[in-house]
Amino acid sequence: MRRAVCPGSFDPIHKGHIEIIARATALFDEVIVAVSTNYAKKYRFDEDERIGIARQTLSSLAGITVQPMGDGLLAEYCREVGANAIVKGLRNATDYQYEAPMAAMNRHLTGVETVFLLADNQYTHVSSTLIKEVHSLGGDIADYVPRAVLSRLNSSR
Ligand code: COD
Repeated sequence: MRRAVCPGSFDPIHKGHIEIIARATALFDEVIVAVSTNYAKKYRFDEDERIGIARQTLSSLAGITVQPMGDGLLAEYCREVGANAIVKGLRNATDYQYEAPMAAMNRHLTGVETVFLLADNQYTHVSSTLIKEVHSLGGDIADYVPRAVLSRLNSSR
C-alpha cells in the first residue's frame, strides 16, 4: 500500500491545492489530506471548518481521507499514519527554496520522502492568503475556489 500525506493549513482550500491532491491520487493508493493547525496562529476558518470544507470539496475523489494533523512534526505524523511520502505542490523558485530544506529535514527525521509536483500553470499565482485578500476587497475569486469556499467567504464577509 503506497500512502502519501498532502499537508497544509488549507485556510481555505483552493483549486491549486485540489489539483495537486487529485494528481497525488494517481500516484498513491491512499492520500491523507492533513490539515495542520498552529495553535498560536489566527486562522480565517477554524480547524473544524477547514476540515469540513476540505471533506466536502474532495468527496468526489476516491482514495482520499481528510484528517487533523495538529501542530506537531509532519515527519512524525507521517510515521504515525504509515505514510512514506509527503506530496507538495511547487509554484515557483521561492516555493522550492522554502520547501527543499524541510524536505531534507523530514527525510533526516524519519526517512519520509517528499514528492514535489509542479503547480498547474493556471494556479501558480494562487495562494490562500491572496484569495482572502482579493475577496475581502471585493474581487472575484470564483475561478480559484470551490463553491463551498466561496459561499462561506461570502457569508462571513
Ligand atoms: N498550486 C499548487 N500547490 C499549491 C498551491 C498552488 N497554487 N498553493 C499551495 N500549494 C501547496 C504547497 O505545496 C503547500 O505546501 C500546500 O499546498 C499547502 O498549502 P498551505 O498554504 O495550506 O500550507 P501551509 O504553508 O500553511 O502549510 C505548511 C505545512 C503545514 C505543510 C508546514 O508548515 C509543515 O510542514 N508544518 C509541520 C511542522 C513541521 O514539521 N515543521 C518542521 C518542518 S522540517
